[in-house]
Amino acid sequence: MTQGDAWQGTVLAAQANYYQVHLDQGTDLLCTRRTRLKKIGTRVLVGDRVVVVEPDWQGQRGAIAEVLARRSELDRPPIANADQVLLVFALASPPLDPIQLSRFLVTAEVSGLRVLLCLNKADLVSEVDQQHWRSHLNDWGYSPVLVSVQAQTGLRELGTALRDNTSVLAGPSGVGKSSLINILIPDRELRVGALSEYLGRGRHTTRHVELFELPEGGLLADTPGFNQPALTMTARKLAACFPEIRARQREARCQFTDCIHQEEPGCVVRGDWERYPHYQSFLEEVLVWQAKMAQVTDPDAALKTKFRALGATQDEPRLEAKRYRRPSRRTQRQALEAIYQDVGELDSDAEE
Ligand SMILES: Nc1nc2c(ncn2[C@@H]2O[C@H](COP(=O)(O)OP(=O)(O)OP(=O)(O)O)[C@@H](O)[C@H]2O)c(=O)[nH]1
Ligand SMILES: [Mg+2]
Ligand SMILES: [Zn+2]
Repeated sequence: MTQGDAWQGTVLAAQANYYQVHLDQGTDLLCTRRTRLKKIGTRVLVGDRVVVVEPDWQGQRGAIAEVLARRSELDRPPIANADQVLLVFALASPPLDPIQLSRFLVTAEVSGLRVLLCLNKADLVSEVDQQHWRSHLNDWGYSPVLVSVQAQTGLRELGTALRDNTSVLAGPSGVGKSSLINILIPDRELRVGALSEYLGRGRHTTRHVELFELPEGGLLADTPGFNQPALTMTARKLAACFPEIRARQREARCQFTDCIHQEEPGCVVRGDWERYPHYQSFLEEVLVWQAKMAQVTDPDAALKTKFRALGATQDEPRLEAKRYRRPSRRTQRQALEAIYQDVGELDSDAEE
């Protein structure tokens, strides 16, 4: 191979400025990042499509010279080019709590990614109960895939929905996320920590995001389960996170463009649809958060103290799409927008 030849690939794992890149032609290389990328401040994220140069096939090494344009970018977990959120809930054990499911759905929707809902432990409930949930969720605007990891049902349908996509796993504790990963990625145990071991740091280092290739195609990222994710978004965004509201707004418009669908006259959203009470209760939460944000007057101080301002805890991972890069100067309005968008950016930048 002559110098200047370049290969494209996908970053599957990242740790300590080393990147495991799976080249399209099949080889995995351990790569560093070209100094030029460092200088221009280009981060390399798991999921990034990259150009690798000067591969050393014997030593399985290479260098990342370029990061291709991203289709999407999640902040928590830090993943580029994800297509969908695989939200896992259990039909029973723990019991399926509609408001908790709603909350997770909203958190998944706000990422801007497609939401694929998977209901596990179908073996624990009757056919009637399964039908009950299917039809409710259809009313909510979702077509859930019902599976049982234990009875190994529904897994083919799930595999099809995951194929050719990069999916990010989310869901509360105990629903079977780890069980699902183990069955979807059979040789995962062998692959887990390959990069850490290569770097000689053992397996017990800080948890990092890793993408796994699915046997039927597609990539799956595993993220830790999280409970009661915080609804840190504007009222307008909250409304956009309900498929039912989106559908109503496609058909008609509220009289006021800034309608938040409470008591306003001429509202086309308010009504006796099933999840309207969920929307109302989330809205209250969001309005409290917005009021806190409105108290923030100095944009620079706001950026520095945004964690405290939001009352967010750092150990509560959240799915979050980052749509803005941080410019050096912003108007106050832009700064507030940015806070809505990229809470958590500060600490993820710190690793560089
Ligand atoms: N009956 C039944 N039990 C299941 C099924 N899938 C998983 N379980 C059980 O549910 C429990 C929790 O599964 P995990 O895979 O650890 O759940 P998790 O989502 O990874 O939980 P956290 O790691 O706490 O977030 C385990 O005891 C599993 O054996 C299923 O399809 N049916
Ligand atoms: Mg688990
Ligand atoms: Zn309205």
